[in-house]
Amino acid sequence: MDSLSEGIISQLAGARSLVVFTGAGMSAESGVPTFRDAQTGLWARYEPSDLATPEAFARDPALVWQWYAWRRELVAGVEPNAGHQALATWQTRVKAFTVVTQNVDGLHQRAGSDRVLELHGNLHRIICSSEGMEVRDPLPPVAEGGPPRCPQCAAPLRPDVVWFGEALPERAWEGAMQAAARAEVLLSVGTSGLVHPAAGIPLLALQHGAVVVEINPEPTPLSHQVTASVRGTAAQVLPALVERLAPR
Ligand code: BJW
Repeated sequence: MDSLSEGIISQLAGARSLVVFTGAGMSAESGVPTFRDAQTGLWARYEPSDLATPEAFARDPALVWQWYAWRRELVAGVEPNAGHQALATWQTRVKAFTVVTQNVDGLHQRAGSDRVLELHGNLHRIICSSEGMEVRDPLPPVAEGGPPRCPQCAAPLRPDVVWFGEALPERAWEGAMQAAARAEVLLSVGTSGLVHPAAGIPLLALQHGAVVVEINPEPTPLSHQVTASVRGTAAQVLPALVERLAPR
């Protein structure tokens, strides 16, 4: 926070349109593992190509279904952290406040954020792998650990998340690009900025003249391009920032 100049603080305080672009680091202090952190990230323990591609699901649907069932349970057992809560407070003070998230955990919504665009889907939503329609609880019974079957067409059900090689949901993506292009300020929080096309969102905001501030304990490929970088965690920096912008 000390690394933000008074000029940037006043731009944040006066912004009428603000986008917060979030990644896995946003939820790390809630106890949800990131993907690429060297010791604790999911990809340190699991191969993305075995679990997060349509080919992996076709090859071994039971493995993929069980991995996501484990993650759904993990997320159901955690709470939004002080960073999520700070964003939900901040939204009440800004005319156009949009959270664009790569996260699939639903923690922004649980903290009370109203306008959340999910670029990589949501872990809790289950869809038919053939027709894409949502299937709500109670899901059909599961045979031998494999995914339940669609009640309409019997295709395996899957989580409504975006795997490598799949297109992003069109409405969320269009909405994110529009919000980024119109934003006076964009905050990029807790993302490595390595996964495309989502990683282009902060750059789009920069191209349109926004002030872009990164919040991350580690440098990323975005760090040298942004207006300012704050080295700290989401649950520490965001509440302090919101308090500084409008003390209670
Ligand atoms: C903290 C913290 C704390 C820690 N506080 N911070 C251009 C160039 C190269 C490749 C491509 C390209 N365009 C497309 C590609 C291919 C591919 C891609 O990007 N590959 C790269 C990895 C090389 N992209 C795709 O395949 C995408 N689809 C696509 O392009 O489709 C084309 C198409 C068009 C039309 C028709 C059909 C196809 C889809 C990408 C889907 C990504 N899916 C995943 C899994 C989602 C489901 C699930 O959860 O299982 O999304 S992968 C994973 O990475 C997940 C994340 O959302 C995403 C981004 O990760 P994120 O959030 O940045 O996490 P980490 O772990 O990387 O970083 C955490 C950060 O937090 C770190 O910086 C820490 O320092 C920090 N941190 N503690 C704050 N407390």
